[in-house]
Amino acid sequence: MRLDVVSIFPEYLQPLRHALLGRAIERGLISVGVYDLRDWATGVHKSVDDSPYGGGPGMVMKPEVWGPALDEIAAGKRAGGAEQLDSAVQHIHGATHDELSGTVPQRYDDRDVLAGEDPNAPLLLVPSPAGAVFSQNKAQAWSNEDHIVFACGRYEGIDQRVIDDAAHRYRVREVSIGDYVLIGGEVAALVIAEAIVRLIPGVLGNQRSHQEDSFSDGLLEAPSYTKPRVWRGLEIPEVLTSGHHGKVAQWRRQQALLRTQSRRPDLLENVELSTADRKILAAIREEAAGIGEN
Ligand code: 6GU
Repeated sequence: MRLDVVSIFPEYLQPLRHALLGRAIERGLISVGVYDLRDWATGVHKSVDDSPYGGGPGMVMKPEVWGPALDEIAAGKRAGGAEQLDSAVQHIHGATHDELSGTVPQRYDDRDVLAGEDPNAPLLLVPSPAGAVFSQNKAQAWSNEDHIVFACGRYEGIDQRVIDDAAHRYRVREVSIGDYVLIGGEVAALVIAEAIVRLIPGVLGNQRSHQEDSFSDGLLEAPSYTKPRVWRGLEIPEVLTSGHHGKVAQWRRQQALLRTQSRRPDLLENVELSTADRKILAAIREEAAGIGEN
């Protein structure tokens, strides 16, 4: 996968070189280009923004700067100032449990191609609090792309015509990472890139570690424990040392349901629940109601 990121703060994208993403770069699973938008700015001031039509606070990023930048990057042309992040910063840990377990990578087949779109066009992701909310499902679909470009806007955003016009060369998605406001799209691009890249086969050695993720089955994950068995007087749940895989699985499912019910009850509406799951949930709700009465 090729990842290109355009920003007026290219140094913000340095975390792409570290840890998981850095390792994926070293292994040739992804290649990353970071571009300074100002390289496409013209005039003595090299300005990239201007005041909004219709008035209001803040500045809007200029179409004459973004247009040519996105055209060149869609065509695979390397702009002069692009910094290629293909030498990853060495990370501290050696081989991880993921690398050592050596399970078979698995592809997620559904791609994000809408009716009328060219499936071979690169995917343009425009981080924006006004976008559709990012999700694990989108991360899975986008992990099958060959070329993703992030257009990171600052200030009050990018002139909307840039996004409309880019649809001639890209499949365009405006995307938000949640209901809060950031200063710019850079950190959101890092979040989205990491969620996508870890799903590319070979990036995580252990396919179970993302098949069993929170959200992959629609529930939050059960808590995890490691040695020692007692720490600061706190004991781990006894079932985990029973060696009884069936009971462990049952306990984890129960914990997942418990957590989801208390932290994210909205998720339960879209989950396939077994009869056993429904019994567990009914017991949880009964107990909660009981406590409420006292
Ligand atoms: Cl993607 N961008 C910005 N600027 N703010 C956000 C966001 C994105 N997602 C949530 N807030």
